[in-house]
Amino acid sequence: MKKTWWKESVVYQIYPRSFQDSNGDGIGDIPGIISRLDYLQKLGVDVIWLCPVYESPNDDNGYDISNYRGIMDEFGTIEDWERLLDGLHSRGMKLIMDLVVNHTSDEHAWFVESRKSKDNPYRDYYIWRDGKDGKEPNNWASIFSGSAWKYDETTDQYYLHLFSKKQPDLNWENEKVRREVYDLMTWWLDKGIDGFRMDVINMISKVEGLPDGEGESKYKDGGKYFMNGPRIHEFLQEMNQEVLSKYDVMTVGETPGVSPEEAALYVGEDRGELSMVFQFESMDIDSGPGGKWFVTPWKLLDFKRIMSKWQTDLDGKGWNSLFLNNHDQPRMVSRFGDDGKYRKESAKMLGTLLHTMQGTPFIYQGEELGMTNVKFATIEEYQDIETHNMFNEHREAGRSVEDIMASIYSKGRDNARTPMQWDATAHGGFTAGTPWLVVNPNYKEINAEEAMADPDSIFHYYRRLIELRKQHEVIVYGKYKLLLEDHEHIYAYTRTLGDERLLVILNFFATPVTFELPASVGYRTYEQLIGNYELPEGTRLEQMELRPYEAQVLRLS
Ligand code: TEU
Ligand code: CA
Repeated sequence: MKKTWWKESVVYQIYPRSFQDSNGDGIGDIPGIISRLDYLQKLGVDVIWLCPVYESPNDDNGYDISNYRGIMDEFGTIEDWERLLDGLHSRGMKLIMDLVVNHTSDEHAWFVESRKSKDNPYRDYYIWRDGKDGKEPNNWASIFSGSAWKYDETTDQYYLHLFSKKQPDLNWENEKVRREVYDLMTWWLDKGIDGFRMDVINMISKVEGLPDGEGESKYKDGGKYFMNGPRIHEFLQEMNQEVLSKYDVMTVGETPGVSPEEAALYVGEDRGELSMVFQFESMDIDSGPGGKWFVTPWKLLDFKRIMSKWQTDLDGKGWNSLFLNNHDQPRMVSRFGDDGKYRKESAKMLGTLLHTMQGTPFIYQGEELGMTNVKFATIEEYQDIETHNMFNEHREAGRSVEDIMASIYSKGRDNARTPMQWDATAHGGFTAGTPWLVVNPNYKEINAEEAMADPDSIFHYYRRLIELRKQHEVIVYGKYKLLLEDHEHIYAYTRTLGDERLLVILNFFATPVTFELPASVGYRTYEQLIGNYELPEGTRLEQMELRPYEAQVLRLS
């Protein structure tokens, strides 16, 4: 594996709306982020991924962009943004920006023009079609519920929107669109940023003719006609040649529905496309046949199989990203750990996993504090468009409010979007005003101030995990090998680089369990590098009693 800075980095994701409010309007902003840079430096992260801060009517919290070269008023000014970049660079940290170019806002100047007339120069920037027998051009469902098409009276045609109706899809078949995208990327790169996270980048190439999807529901999943489409790799290679290859940057593509074989095409080191992708196989592990909202219990055996497949299939070919939550997913401690009695132990255990596999770890804001899911009593307290659209659709289909709320409690995106919990003062120190989304009521016990003061906190454990990565190359580049494949409670593996060898042992549950090191793993002695419990003297790896959610990283020699 070629060595590069982004393989050796830890990324921290900031959702600006919920990070830190500086002026009391209840909305996080760039000056707020700047005021917390010392906190991030203390944690030790190398790269910040900033979710969209561009001008936006906020139908989808900034993922609907109306001007790619301007900063959203609520977040500050371009001068604030410049100060943020300087503040990061002067601390030795890097900045990657969110690139959302599968779609724009319907308030973007291109779309405002495009919808005016069929012969407008911008018409072909978007995907317009005639209706079929008085209905939508095809039967695709929007990822945010309902049809993926919106009728527009002015020209008596429909436009495609895979997400909300205020997020029309760009037409990547149009060379001018691609040129616009490359220009705006260059504009930001020339300001000195260090890369991009690319929103649903595997959806930009659609199959010609936009064929109907299949399925039971009224509107159907058209995924196979817009995910990993026919020209996707051509577009990404062009983008790389025209833009990315001219800079030393990292890129991470958000690619729902991609398998490791497909991922190798995006991140293969000789392919000239992306540095890494986010895979969602592990995020679908608790989705029932009805989709993400019909939650079914996940199993450790599936989890290990998926994670291990990505570890081994990409090894030597391309690079992995490592994450278990983000701004679209529930909090990982609530989903894969225990957010009650063993919150601290399980959060550290999951952190141990993420920071000792091959790939670049991504920490989502608040993860380092063990922030948890939230349960608001009524739908009105939720803000997320996906959640609201789903609520309405499922109500119309006759599902009970109680049932739908249960889905939201386990899977809703606002679980991750409640404001950062900085201290025990009102609204967790996030704002002096009224927060745009209610702060999780557990902020009095779970907050950064408390965590910084407690040497045994999740925060300090993460800090040490990040430090370890800097000290041991094997953590970054070592080969991964799964042990005890069929064990239903323990996740264990080795990492090997030259003669350096690590053994990672994780009890994924609250029940104590005995770990027995397979005879195939020979060693003379071991040394604990990190663990969420002290290791009793004389512990034998051949028979080791694991406590609830115990995690141990041992160096074998
Ligand atoms: O998400 C894309 C996506 O397909 C899902 O992760 C989605 O958010 C949803 O949870 C599926 O059920 C990206 C962004 O991360 C998300 O915040 C945006 O809403 C979306 O694209 C549209 O830009
Ligand atoms: Ca503000």
